[in-house]
Amino acid sequence: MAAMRHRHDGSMMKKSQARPLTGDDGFRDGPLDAAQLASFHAASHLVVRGLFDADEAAEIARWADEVQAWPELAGRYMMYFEHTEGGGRILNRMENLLPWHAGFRQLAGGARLQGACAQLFGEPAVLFKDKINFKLPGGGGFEPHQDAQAGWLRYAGLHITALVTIDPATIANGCLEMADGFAGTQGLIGSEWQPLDGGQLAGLRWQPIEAQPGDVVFFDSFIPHRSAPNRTDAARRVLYFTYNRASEGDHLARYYADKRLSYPPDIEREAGREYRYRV
Ligand SMILES: O=C(O)CCC(=O)C(=O)O
Repeated sequence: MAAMRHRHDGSMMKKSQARPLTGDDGFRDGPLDAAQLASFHAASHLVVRGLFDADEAAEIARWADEVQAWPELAGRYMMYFEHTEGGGRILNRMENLLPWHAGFRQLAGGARLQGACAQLFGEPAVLFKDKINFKLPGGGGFEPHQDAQAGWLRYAGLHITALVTIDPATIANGCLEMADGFAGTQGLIGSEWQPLDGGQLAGLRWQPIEAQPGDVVFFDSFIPHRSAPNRTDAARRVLYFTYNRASEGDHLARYYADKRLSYPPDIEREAGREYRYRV
C-alpha cells in the first residue's frame, strides 16, 4: 500500500518521493554547504535552485490557493489589497498566516528554511514574520528599499528572509531584483520608512532573479531590492519567511501587534483614516 501522510486539513494524500516538508527535513543541521554559506556572506543573498522539488512546490502552491480564497476576517491573518490601474481591487499580500495554516507553519519551522537561516546566522534562528506577496495580474511593484528600513531594527539587528518561489517569477511578471555589489554592508544606507533614491543607490547594479517554483532565495535585511509590476495575465506569488537570531529574542507576536495598530489589514481599518504603504 502506498505510504500516506496527513495533509494540514486532516485529509490524506499519497506520499511523494520528496523529503517531508516538516520536521528536520532529513537534514541534520540545514541544507547549505560551506560554499553556499560563503556565497551568502559575500553577496548578502543566495539563490538555491530546487530546494523544494516539483511535488513539494505543487503542495505549497495548493496551500497558497487555499489561503487566497479565505474570507477577509478581522483579528486573524492579515489581508491587504491594492487597486489596479483599471480600478480593480485585488489581493496584494497576506501576513500572519501561520496560526491559521499548519502546512505553512511546519514549512517555516523545517530545516530547509529555518535550519538554513540558522546556518546563515551561525546560531539558532527564530521566525520574525511570514508573508505571501501575490502580485496578481496588474499588481504593483516595489520601490528600491532595504527591509530593515521598515522599522525592523527595533526588534533585532539583523534579519534573514527565505523567499520561496510559488509561481514562476520572471522579468515580465516582476521578479525580485537584488542590488549586485552590496556585499556584507550591514547598515542602513537610507532613512527608515522611505524608499531609497538614486544617490543612495549609486554604483549598484540591479540583478533580476528569475526563479521557478521550489527555488529559494535567502537575503539579509540590508541588501537593497526592488521589483516591477506584474504586466502579465498570470499571478506571481512568492512566500517570504523572515527570521532573526534567537539570541535577539522572539518578536513575532509583538511585531504583529504593533503592525495591527500602525498598518492594519483592510478589514480592520477605521473609516476616514488614511493608511499609506511606505516600505
Ligand atoms: O515581492 C516582491 O516583488 C518584492 C517584495 C518586497 O520587496 C517586500 O515585500 O519588501
